[in-house]
Amino acid sequence: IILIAIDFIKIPKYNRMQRFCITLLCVLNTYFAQAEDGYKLWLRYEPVLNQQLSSQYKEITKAIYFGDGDPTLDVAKAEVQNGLPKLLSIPVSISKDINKASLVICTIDKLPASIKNQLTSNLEDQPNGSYIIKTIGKQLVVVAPKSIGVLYGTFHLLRLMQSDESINNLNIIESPKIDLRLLNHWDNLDRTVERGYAGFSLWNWHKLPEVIDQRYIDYARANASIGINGTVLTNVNANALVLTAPYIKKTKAIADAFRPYGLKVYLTARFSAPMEIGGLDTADPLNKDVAAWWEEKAKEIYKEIPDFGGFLVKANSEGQPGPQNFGRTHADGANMLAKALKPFNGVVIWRAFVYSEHDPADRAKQAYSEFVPFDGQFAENVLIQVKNGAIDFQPREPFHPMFGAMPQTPLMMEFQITQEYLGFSTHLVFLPKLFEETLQADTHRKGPNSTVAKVIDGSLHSKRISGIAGVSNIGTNINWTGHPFAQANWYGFGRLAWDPNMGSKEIAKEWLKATFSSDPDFVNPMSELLISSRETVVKYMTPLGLHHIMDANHHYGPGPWIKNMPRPDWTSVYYHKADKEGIGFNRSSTGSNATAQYAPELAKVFNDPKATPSELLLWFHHLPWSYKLENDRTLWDNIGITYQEGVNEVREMTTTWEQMSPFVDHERHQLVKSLLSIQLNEAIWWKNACMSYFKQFSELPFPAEMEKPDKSLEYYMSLKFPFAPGIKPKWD
Ligand code: BDP
Repeated sequence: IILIAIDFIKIPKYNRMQRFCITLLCVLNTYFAQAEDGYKLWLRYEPVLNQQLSSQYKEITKAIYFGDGDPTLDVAKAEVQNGLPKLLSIPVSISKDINKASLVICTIDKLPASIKNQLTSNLEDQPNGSYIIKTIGKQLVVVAPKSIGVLYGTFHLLRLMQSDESINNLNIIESPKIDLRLLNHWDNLDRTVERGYAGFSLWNWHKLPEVIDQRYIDYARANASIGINGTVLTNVNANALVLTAPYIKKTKAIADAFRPYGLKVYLTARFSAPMEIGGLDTADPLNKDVAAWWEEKAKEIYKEIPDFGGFLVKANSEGQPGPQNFGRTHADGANMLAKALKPFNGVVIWRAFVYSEHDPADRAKQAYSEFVPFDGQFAENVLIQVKNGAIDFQPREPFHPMFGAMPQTPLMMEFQITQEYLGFSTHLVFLPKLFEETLQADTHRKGPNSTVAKVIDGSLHSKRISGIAGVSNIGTNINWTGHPFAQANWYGFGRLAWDPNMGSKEIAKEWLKATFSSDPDFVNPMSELLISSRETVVKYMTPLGLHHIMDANHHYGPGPWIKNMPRPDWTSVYYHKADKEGIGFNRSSTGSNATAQYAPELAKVFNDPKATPSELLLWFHHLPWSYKLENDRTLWDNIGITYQEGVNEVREMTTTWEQMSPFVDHERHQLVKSLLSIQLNEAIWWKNACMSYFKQFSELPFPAEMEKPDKSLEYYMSLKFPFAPGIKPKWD
């Protein structure tokens, strides 16, 4: 309005038309300057509005001493030089004299004795990446034994300033609780991404090694800001070509770009590579030529990439070749590769996601049966990577029974950040809540409080190495993850990888503040919304322990009717087992006895439907439709009521988001609003399709609380989505 008024004020130099154009430009500029495409992630460094804090930050950063001499320290310095002027609207002032600086950012060896003596720890015995942020007299120091710790500490300090936290009197000592904190990209060499919903792969293999896309740098920087220290560039359904010389050169170029950010590269190794690219007629792990081929390959890789992380392997799973093709065991295969990588300190990450079409046993039991007998037989640089649950990244699963059951083997956690089974990048679902539930689950393997987090961080059984992986949701979309809120899942995974005991609420708040606004009127309702969003999706997709009832192959939308597939355990009917009698998978001692794979304390709970938590009821039990739950309503009614609650909760999310418009730029607000409207329609679709389908068996009326489906079951069953994103390559 002011600008339009200006238009009417006469400025002698310009005529009316010119004044109008200037005004229009100003208006457009103001509008677009505020628009945000999400590219900056949580590293936006918006001006600090709180005057008191702004003055405090200015005082503490008025003269900064930066240690230099290595590329990682240069990155830390660049981050401060990028962030501070934006936060405080003043240029960075550098001090060359460490004693006169108000803020010191360097490795510990650079500190004068006067400061060094006042540190309570020198972190020497702490893991790589540890750091201290401490107020010493009039100075604030961000220090670490290694430069990567300095970088992590610098990001921590900037995070405090982005979140309106005081930086007076700090005494922070941080060290990562898990050694390997990795993203797993399911990226193919043609740049498609299996189960990717955010565009194509970031890795432009065609233009590598020459072209280093700015995206690689921004990706590495974002990962460093949350402590992620490794990335597997390629799909677990691997292509052996990536191990050929041209691709090793390309991988080296990426590794060089990532190195200053403390991000190591790993590749997936196709077990049959010696045959496919090596000219051998076998890939038998006990064959001398095969072992020698891998040893040579390792040498070739490490010559180019001295800090190469190692291999991730999917073997004898869903059609991928493995040692069992040659009559050998998983241990034979993993140990052969481990021997090749050992001289270079590389690791083998061997996936436990195996289940066989020839094994009639409950799929949930197969990985445990296959791997637990090999405990103690894996080489010391082998980690076994286990999905959080025994089936497959479902909206809710009990924790995988392998956790805690292999005391002599480092077990790595595999979470799925990309939302294959949780609404792709269309649904707002805050996954750290799901991750937290798994990590805090008690395995009871060494008495009470033997949490999965303790298995993963190695503390429960004193493991020599520990790791955690998240299947990436990142692609070429301008906002990286498709849904602006899916960035929170990348962020949250990183924070939990650093400290698996962090609370998801705290993570939600941190992310919201840095990504949108630190105004409590935004952060409080939105952190509630994020925290409840996970349960909401469970309610409208797979309530009460139902699982894997998505449509086949692409896994988009409901498909409880799926029954004719190449393997029974790829159908939905295998999992829900709905019939006239009832619904659910009996995994108790009277059924598949999968419960016996848990510690006896838990098996007892899971064997008894009355003791089983209602959210896992149909995971472990097949129960009559008339079975009464605690609320004295039947199972059938409860299923319908829960589906409806899920729908209602998405409606509430939509209303809350509407109210957030004063705090959010127009562009992101609109995008999230549109996505929420899809989410609401799809929640209703899930409820209608599943309840219509199950009604054929229950033959009961829908509960009164439930809005009735507006279409027939035939209609829902007729829907086909041949071009749903993220589908696996043809060989499936
Ligand atoms: C399943 C995915 C499939 C993956 C597989 C795996 O549908 O695309 O290849 O997991 O983890 O959930 O290997």
